[in-house]
Amino acid sequence: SDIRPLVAGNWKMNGTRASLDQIRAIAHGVSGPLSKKLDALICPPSTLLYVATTLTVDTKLMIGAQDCHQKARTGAHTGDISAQMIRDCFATHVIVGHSERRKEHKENNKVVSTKARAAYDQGLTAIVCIGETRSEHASGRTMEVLHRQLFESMPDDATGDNTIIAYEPIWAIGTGQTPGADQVADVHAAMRRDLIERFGEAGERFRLLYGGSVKPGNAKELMSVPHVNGALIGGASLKAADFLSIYHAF
Ligand code: G2H
Repeated sequence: SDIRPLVAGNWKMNGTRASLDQIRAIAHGVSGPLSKKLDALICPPSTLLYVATTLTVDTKLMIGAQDCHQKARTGAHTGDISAQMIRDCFATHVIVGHSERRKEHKENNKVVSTKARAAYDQGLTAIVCIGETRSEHASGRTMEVLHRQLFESMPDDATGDNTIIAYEPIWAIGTGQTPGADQVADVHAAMRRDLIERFGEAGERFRLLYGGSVKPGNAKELMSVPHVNGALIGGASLKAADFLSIYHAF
């Protein structure tokens, strides 16, 4: 496909100033010749956002946030950060609707869609996450669950420029278990069909990432699946060597 793949790291609630060495090493590692064919992004915790973008100026590594508030700018929302604040840190992307946010912070599809709109308002690219639970998977409801999540979590003005979709089966997150390449192929093909049905030809342009226990050892197989346009990597993105080994699997 002619979509430029993206290798993205989600650091979750990991990372202190000591971890900035990893950001430096990743930035160095992704600034070689492959960077013409492949994009790289790290989403550190918000405490490190500004220093991370400062460290990566003039490198090919992009920096993103892990969540934003539904309101794009300011307000009485203790503990939250807005898309405007993220942009002010020079970050370019924000993850919305990660399953950990959906579960621990009770975020539903509507909230996720509003967060994506807040991201667009500030010129950020939203990485919208969807994924089925273990019991939904076991009872054969994966496709219907994803169909609904995809539809309801994406604003009508989503485009391939302002939105990236990440498919993360919840049962594969941090567990070391991954779906087979054939299952990932089925899901990604179905997501592509859904996007084309809703957005027409523009639906071809959305990047579809796979996430959930992507490791150096399984990256090559997962990333060669049709309609998989990159990876969202948790645990294995914390160490530069692992992240770069996945990056080089493309
Ligand atoms: C899924 C993924 C990153 P991990 O949450 O978003 O994490 O690769 O650790 O399963």
